[in-house]
Order: sequence, then C-alpha cells, then structure tokens
Amino acid sequence: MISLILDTDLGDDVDDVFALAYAARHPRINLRAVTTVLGDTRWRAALALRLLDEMGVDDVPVAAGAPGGEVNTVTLSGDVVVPPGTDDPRCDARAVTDVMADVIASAAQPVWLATIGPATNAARLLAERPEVAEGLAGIVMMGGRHEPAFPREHNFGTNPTAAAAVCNRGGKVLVGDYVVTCQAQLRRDDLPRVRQAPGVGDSLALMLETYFDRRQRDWTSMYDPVALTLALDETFLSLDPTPMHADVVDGQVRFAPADGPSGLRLANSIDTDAFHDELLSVIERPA
Ligand SMILES: [Ca+2]
Repeated sequence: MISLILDTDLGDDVDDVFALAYAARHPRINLRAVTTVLGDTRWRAALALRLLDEMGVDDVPVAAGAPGGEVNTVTLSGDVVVPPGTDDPRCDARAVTDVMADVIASAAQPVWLATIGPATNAARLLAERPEVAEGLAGIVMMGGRHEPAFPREHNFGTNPTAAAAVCNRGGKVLVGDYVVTCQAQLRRDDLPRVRQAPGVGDSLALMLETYFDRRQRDWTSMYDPVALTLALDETFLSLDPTPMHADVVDGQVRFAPADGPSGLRLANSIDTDAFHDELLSVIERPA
C-alpha cells in the first residue's frame, strides 16, 4: 500500500480523470490529496471534487494551485461534466504546498507525489518546503520526450524550469515520458466498459467520448494513469537503469545520463495490453 498525492491538470486531455479514478479505486493506493495546476485551477478542483463524489470518496482534500500559466490549446473534456468557471466551496483554502506538506508530514509512511501536469506545484513544494519534500518516498512525473528529435511535450514544455528542478532534486524521481506512455490507450470500443465503472462511469464515458469527438479520432493515450503506476512497481512500465539528468535547452527539457549521483530514472518500455486491462479493471472496482 502506498500513500499518494495526485497533482493534476485534469479537465483538458482526458487521461487525467482516468488517473484520478485509477488512484482513487486502486487497492494498493491510499489517495491522500489532489492538487490542481494550470489555468483555472479552481474549476479543475471542482471537477476533481465532482468525480470523487461520484466515486463515493469524501475524505480526500482537493486544493487549487496558483491560477494561470501558459495554457495551450489542448482540447477540453471536463467541461461536459462541470462547466468552466465553476467554483466548489469545498475546495481546500490552503495553498497547495501547505496541503502537500501537511500530508507528507502527518503520514505514517513516506508519501509519493505524482505530478501529471506541468510541474509548477511540485517545484514550489521543493523550493518552499525542502525539509518536508525530503520525506517523500519519491516523485512520479509524466512528461518530456526522450528522443533525438527533441519535440515539445506539453507538461514539461509548459514549465521547463520547474520540470527540470523536480527531475534534478536528488531523491527518487521516476518519469514516464511521452514516447513510452503514449502507447497506453483507450479506444472508442472501450466506452461501454468505462460506462460500467460504479458511480463515475457515466462521467468518465461522457468525457472520453467528447474527447474522441473533438479530436476526431477513435483512440486516445492514457499517459497519466500509466505513468503513476511507477509509484507502485514496474509491472506495466519498466525503468531504464541509467541515472539521468535534466537540462533546459531551447525552452525544452532534455534528458542525458547523469555525471554524478542522481535519482532520476526514465521508463523505457511498456506492457500496453496488460495496462489496458489493468486500467479498466481498477476503475470498475466497487465504490
Ligand atoms: Ca495531465
């Protein structure tokens, strides 16, 4: 059993809401807090609260990070469940770094932080509460593209300085980059099974179908949920043993083998079929 803080930009690309459902329903994950990042973070928090309600989860604090940041043109999906601009009064009044720090400091075991959006909140925690961040079991990130062509990836490209700072923090940081995690997918013919997820199935299916329609395709990648499995083990993603370092080059994060000690490791392979079954099985678990 692991304790987990999920730091997410849910509401745009639909994979985040599946990561939330996976974390909330997984028998080996104790979801301790949800924090939101990028753009209208209070709307994202309202969406998280709505989905947690539907899953029968009412004991997980949800806090909104600083609004703003460079929101790209990623297609929305969460607007069909919670209208943009919605503010839920249950959104935690504390700063996200305080929520994270309180969870980390009060937990009986070291806590994992999964950052599946831009790394702004995670970098703030490391900068503002370094002594607390030392107590983390590790940080799992979805982001970056480890390939020679070096194209932009949304999460790390939105705040590359923050992403590199988190990658290079010294402690354990496990990254599922775009190249590997994009292979995890749901398809349009998965919609009937998604709809069966107790409580939250209709919302998940509506967002997934909306996303397919807006992107005009019949599949989409589950980058975020598969990345967060690295906090558990290497059943679905395998890690390259090479310790890495992250540098910001031309506004993007580039990975290279580390010259000195480093806790940064990158996933290098994925069992796509096994994870597809895993994701659907976990979100189908009873409320
Ligand atoms: Ca995300």
